Amino acid sequence: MLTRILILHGPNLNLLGQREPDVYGQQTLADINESLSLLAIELDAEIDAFQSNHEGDLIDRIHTAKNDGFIGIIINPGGLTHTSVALRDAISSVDLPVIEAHLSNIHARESFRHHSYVAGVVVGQVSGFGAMSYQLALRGLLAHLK
Ligand code: CA2
Repeated sequence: MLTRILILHGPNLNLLGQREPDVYGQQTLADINESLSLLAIELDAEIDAFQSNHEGDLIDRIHTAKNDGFIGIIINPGGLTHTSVALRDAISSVDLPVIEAHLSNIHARESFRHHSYVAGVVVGQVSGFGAMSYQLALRGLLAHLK
């Protein structure tokens, strides 16, 4: 069976590489998706990446992920990490393993970023390794699925 992983990027992550490179790095979202796709091939998997600035669109993707043929999800919920009970409920409703990834170390930033609503319903969290957080999340998710 094909190992298909859904990558979800939340609000404002479409701006990567254009603003705040000191916090979020120089790579664009397209760069991140491209290198993640290459790593996935190396690891005998396949990714499909989706970014939205709209909470409901992300929730819809989570709801349909299993029927869409995905066997796991990596999500960077962006600012919704710290606000969204609805996103947390969607993640806990889906019968798939989910990993939370962040470019920056949310625990070393402003106190309002220290709490993640989704942390309690994911397999694990990777935070603070820049674009590499997604790569570590993919390795962790594939190891978890084995
Ligand atoms: O570190 C992360 O990956 C975050 O999820 C990024 C979110 C932030 O609200 C979280 O606390 C941590 C922000 C994404 C916004 O991305 C931008 C990228 C370039 C320029 C401006 C915003």
